[in-house]
Amino acid sequence: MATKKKTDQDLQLDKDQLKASIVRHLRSTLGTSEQKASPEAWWKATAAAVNEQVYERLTRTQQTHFKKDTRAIHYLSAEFLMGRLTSNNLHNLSLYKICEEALGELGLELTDLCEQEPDMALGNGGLGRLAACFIDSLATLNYPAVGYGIHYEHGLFRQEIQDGRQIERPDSWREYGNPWEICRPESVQEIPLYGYVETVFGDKGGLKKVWHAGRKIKGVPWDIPVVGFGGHTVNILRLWESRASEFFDWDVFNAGGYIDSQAEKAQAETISKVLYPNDETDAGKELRLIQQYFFCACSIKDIMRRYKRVHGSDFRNFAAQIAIQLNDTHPTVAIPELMRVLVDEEDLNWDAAWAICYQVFSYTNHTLLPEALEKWSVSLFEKVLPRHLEIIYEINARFLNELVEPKWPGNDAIKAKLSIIEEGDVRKVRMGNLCVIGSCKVNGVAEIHSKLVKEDLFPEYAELWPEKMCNVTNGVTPRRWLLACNPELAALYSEVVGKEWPLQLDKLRSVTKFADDKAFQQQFMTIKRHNKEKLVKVIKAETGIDVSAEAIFDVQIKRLHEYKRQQLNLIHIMALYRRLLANPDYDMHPRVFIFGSKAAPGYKLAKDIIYAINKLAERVNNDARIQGKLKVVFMPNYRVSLAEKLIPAADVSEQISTAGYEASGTGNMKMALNGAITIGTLDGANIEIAEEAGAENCAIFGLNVDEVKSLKARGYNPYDFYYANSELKAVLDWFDTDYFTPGRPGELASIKRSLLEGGDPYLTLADFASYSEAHKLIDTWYRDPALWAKKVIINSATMGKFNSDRSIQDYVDRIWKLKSCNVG
Ligand code: Z2T
Repeated sequence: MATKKKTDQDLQLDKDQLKASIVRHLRSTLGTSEQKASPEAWWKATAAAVNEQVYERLTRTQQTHFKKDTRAIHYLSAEFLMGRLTSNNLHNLSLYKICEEALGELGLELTDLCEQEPDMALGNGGLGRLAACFIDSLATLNYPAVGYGIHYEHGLFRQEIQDGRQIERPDSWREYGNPWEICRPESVQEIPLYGYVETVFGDKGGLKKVWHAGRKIKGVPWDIPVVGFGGHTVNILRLWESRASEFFDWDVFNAGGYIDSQAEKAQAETISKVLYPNDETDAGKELRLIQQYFFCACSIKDIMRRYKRVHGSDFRNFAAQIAIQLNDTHPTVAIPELMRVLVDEEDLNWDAAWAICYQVFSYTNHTLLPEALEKWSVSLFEKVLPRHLEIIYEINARFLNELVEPKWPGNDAIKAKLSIIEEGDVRKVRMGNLCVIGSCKVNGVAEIHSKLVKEDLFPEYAELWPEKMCNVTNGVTPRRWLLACNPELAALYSEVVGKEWPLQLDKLRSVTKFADDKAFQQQFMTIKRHNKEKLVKVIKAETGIDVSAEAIFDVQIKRLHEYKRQQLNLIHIMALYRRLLANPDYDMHPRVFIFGSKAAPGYKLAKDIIYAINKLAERVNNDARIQGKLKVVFMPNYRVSLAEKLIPAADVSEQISTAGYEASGTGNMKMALNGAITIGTLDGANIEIAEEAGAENCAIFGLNVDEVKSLKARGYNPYDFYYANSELKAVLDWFDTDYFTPGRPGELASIKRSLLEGGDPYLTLADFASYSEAHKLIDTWYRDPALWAKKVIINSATMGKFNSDRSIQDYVDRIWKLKSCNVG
């Protein structure tokens, strides 16, 4: 029977159809009625109605990709920080407005319903959010792509503040069900762990390795549809959940012993139970290695299954069809896993298998911090993944003999440095080295960062393979980070440059010609004012603090880390407070300093800094002497959905990392795009932001990368700055008193200690004076409204480069070599 294929037009709903669908789902999917439905039920009914649209397009996308046998990118990431999906999916399906109207007729507010959705916080920070922006852009640009990750039961902890201190509470994002995920029992995988390796004679002669697993774990896939803007392509994000498997080899694992089957089940389920909350440190924990192997092995099996469905066991097309991106070193074990599958299970010889592997994988580095570079002890590897350790040894031996020895004959120092194995008391597997050796491309995430990856982190590898190292500057999706979070500015832009800007953010550049236009300035600043007024209410509701939208909103939102230097912001606020106390007429425009930040639970000093910010806030906010000129707000539980409220209201964007330490940053892009001025160092993508916006429209301060290096080489002594700057000295000495912690002197002393005795590794004191000057400049600019408006308009209008669609196109051109695929 020939049925005419449905087009996008045929699929598009009108308001009445959507309204009817929502009500139908309220009754038949949620089992309730209009009279007694809770806001949560209305939200889920709305999601169910939207899903009818999503699924139709998902099926069509999958059929098209199968029929055309397209090459696809497989984005492996331990983190996807998706946030909420309702408004995003509505926007991308062009349903937002009609949904607003449909719900309006039912007496409901769409924005209120969206607040019902828990954030999907399956990531720590920038790295995980980048993965989320990238899968949005991949679908939007119609590239065949699958995201692979872990279906954590608990995402990043929920942060509560009690008496100024961070308390971690479990996050249970799917406790009451999540309407966006689909379980796929038909694609369950089983993966081995532990056990031993046996050498046997193969059928075709020669020796073969057989891994006898000690246990097997079931991987259950949950699919989240990823709707591209315009609604043509719907890709999937496939997240693996661990379960106990029926299989259990009693002889191997525990000969003669008794194992409680419930404990067995609990152990298996532990694997995907919780996201590790360390953003840039590696703890080397067994469970973490197992998490990584678990999702990589499930993903490789899934990729294999789909390849073999079309090509059988002929692997000649494998590298042409499959590209795999490793989001940092977390999924590195996918490299030896693919080798194991090809050699041990598919009987390819080593060279053929390696030729495939080498073409398939690419690796993105996200940090130069040594404490983030993952290393696993050889003994742990041997216990958990004995066969992979053998494969890693083989990769390493061939690399050292065939490439390093000919290039640097007899140079044992270079061999020791480039080896995948670190020798010493405890021998270790270096995942970064394995990644570089096993990938055809290695990229950093901003120009300066990629240069440092090449010159400082992996210089010898860059000499061996000059073509391997490249840059792809990060980007953010303008659909979430402008269209959805800042509807008024989005509408203004649509009016002025046309409706295409969400797909071509460069179009905003034409707005720079209105940067001096009085009427346009007024429209722009009125929108900023509205966004600030909305935030004033959120701040009041969340913290009880009263702030005025008249003030400059100065925002630092990011994970707490010494290199990001929240402590620099903190001591500068203390200096301002001191100036105000010394001189109540001290000339400054009122300022609200807003922080949002989670600290890794084990990072003591980071937690002390949160405490200090909160104690400073208490003191400053309740001090009548300063006449409300200074306010400090710490917003608890910073997360994607809170970022969506803070970013459109920011006047000043704090991007103040020590030069050379922030790989890129992405919050910097989001705030500039929404009309904030960056106060920042020449670090990460700040450099490229200043290039686009013009240095005169940013407040750049501090040592640059070369100056940081040479100061460190000369021998940096923070006491030089402490004794030379009386204000700085007075502020640091304040930490020893009980001024901010009445009756409990010394509670904040750890911060002073880290900046003096601790050697101030991130050069906070060295940059203090220059930072303080940059803030004075900001203050002068703000007091000239036309000047300020001009600068923020130019900032917003020149951020086109930082569209994640551009990043994805760079990945496609430089690394993945994909073709876009028209769906329907
Ligand atoms: C992370 O968010 C980042 C780097 C990491 O290194 C780990 C995490 Cl969780 C292992 C960040 C960078 O700090 C930031 O500069 C960058 O913009 C972001 O990744 C995305 O590339």
